[in-house]
Amino acid sequence: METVIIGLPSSGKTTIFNALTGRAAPVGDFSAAGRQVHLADVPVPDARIDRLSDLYQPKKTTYASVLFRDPPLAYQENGGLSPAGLGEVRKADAVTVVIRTFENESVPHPLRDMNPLRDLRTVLDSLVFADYEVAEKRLARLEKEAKRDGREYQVLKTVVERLGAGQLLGRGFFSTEDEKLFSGFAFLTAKPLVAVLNDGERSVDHAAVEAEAHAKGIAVFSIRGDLEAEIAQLEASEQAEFLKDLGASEPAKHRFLKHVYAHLDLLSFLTAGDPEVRAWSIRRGTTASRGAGTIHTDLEKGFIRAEVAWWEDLLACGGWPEAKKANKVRLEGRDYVLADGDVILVRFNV
Ligand SMILES: Nc1nc2c(ncn2[C@@H]2O[C@H](COP(=O)(O)OP(=O)(O)O)[C@@H](O)[C@H]2O)c(=O)[nH]1
Ligand SMILES: [Mg+2]
Repeated sequence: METVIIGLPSSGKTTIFNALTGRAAPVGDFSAAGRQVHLADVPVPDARIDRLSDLYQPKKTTYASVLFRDPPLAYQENGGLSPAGLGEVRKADAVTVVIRTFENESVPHPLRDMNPLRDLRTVLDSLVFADYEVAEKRLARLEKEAKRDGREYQVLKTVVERLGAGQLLGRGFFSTEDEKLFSGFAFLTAKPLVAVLNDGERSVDHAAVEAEAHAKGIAVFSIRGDLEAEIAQLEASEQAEFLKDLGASEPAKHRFLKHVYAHLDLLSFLTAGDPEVRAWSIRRGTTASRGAGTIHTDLEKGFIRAEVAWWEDLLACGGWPEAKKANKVRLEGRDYVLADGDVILVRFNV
């Protein structure tokens, strides 16, 4: 899973990157060094993996992870993201939009005053516009080639209509069938979005921006960006005290990951053996054969069936052969929908 961090200049994108990853990338830096892409892979804490690792004592333990990407973004005269910035968004599985809700006299706002709702709309509009251009161009082409009867043309018309009205496509816009047909377009506004409200010392009213985000199906996460970035730099043992002052029980990165998993319909299935105990992130609704494909494409191509055990059963039985003996291992076919906490063993041939 990869998420790109976008937002207006000086909204605190790099600050949020630091808060969510524990890195110390330079903030407020517009020199050459500040124009580098910041990248960090953050493991998703998972007690099931810890417990299974205790059992198997594997050579390797691998948590699911979320890759955070904080690219330098340039804006065009019309306020939209530059093509390079849009390219960064296109690559990502999910988009994190940082909205400035902090006041800081020494950091000028690119649109002069603080206005979270306007900022959210500005960023979303540039995504909508980019999608509109792509869809419109393709539609014109199909018309020129007199290809108006196909499914692609029909759906594209609704796409153009929706975007033309300033709406995001939103998650779930495409049916599973259409998703395949349109995957090549990589529409930006069909990706899951999370708005991060970057709060300062004085709290500002979130009502308007939250209402808009919720109406558009966007998850909202509020955070004291600068403080949490500092806390994330401390030793784990020192963090607790500061987090308590903020009314938080966990570091920002763990809170954020939980939030993202819940709102983006992500879950993890597991694999367990002596070489490796590992969690694999998938979308809710992913079938056994597609899930196998996230492990290796050969496993999807040559998929025969999956042996599936519930992680707690496997743990209680003390191993795979024991779980089988206790009838805790089921055989499932390619269309079985994987559940959070399933441990699977894929049978395949190539
Ligand atoms: N007071 C305050 N300043 C912040 C906060 N977050 C970011 N800043 C400041 O805003 C400036 C720009 O932050 P940066 O993360 O580099 O923004 P970016 O351009 O969006 O990556 C820096 O000087 C930060 O210290 C915050 O929550 N409170
Ligand atoms: Mg930055």
